Amino acid sequence: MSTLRLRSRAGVVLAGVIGLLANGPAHAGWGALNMPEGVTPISSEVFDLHMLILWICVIIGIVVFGIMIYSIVQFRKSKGASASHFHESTAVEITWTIIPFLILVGMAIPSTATLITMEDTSDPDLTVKITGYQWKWHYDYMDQEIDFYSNLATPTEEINGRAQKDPNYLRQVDNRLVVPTNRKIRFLLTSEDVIHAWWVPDLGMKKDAIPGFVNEMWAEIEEPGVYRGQCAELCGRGHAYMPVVVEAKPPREYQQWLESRQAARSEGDPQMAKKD
Ligand SMILES: [Cu+2]
Repeated sequence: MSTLRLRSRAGVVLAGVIGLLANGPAHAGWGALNMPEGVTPISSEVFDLHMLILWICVIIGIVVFGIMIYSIVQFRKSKGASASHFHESTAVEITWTIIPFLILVGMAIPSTATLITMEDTSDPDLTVKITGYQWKWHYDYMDQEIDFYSNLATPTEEINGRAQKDPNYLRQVDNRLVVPTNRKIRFLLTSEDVIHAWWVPDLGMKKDAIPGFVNEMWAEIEEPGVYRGQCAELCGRGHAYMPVVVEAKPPREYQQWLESRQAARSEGDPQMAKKD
């Protein structure tokens, strides 16, 4: 292939990359390529951490590839460069040990602070025990005397391809986990059969639900809204059919919901019946 043709091909590829950088993927925007920023203090912290580490990696990439490309071009054989023949340079060894060490320590300090905050489930305003089952979730509001199962609500026709799929296909449930906004919610996670994992990306945390074991996590949701997730640990045939839907309501609306649920329970709604 001639040099000219190679050059024109490289030109087409370059134009494509520049076009993508200028316009972004159609209708999506760059935000869609990044991780979600979420709606809790923890998720914002995790997002900021992710961006910090990303930019550190970008700078390292530019410096390393910059030096490499400069050296390849500047000291090429055709320009008459001759290689130096040294080895075992103590100064070089110390430099390339110390610099990465400092970079890693610099990354570890904010990461550790975030991890410590994540693990601090003390002083919650409410506690919800979440139990994983093949293939549904059970929510127990521990101090409120209510509990219920949350099952997939996507119609079978959509799953079998006999009906148009909803935008929230496989991410709809019959009973949502309703929680108040701006309150510290502690989640206790366990399972009655195999290992599941309760995951809502907007809450910034994911933990395994393990039989015979209780894991803890927490969230304080700042924005009212509906947040969707799913089981994130392959748990058998119905793994794709146990979504998580969290609905955050302002505290007053949450209180109304709670009272209506408690009333339904005392009227003997089997869905609301407290297990013994
Ligand atoms: Cu599961």
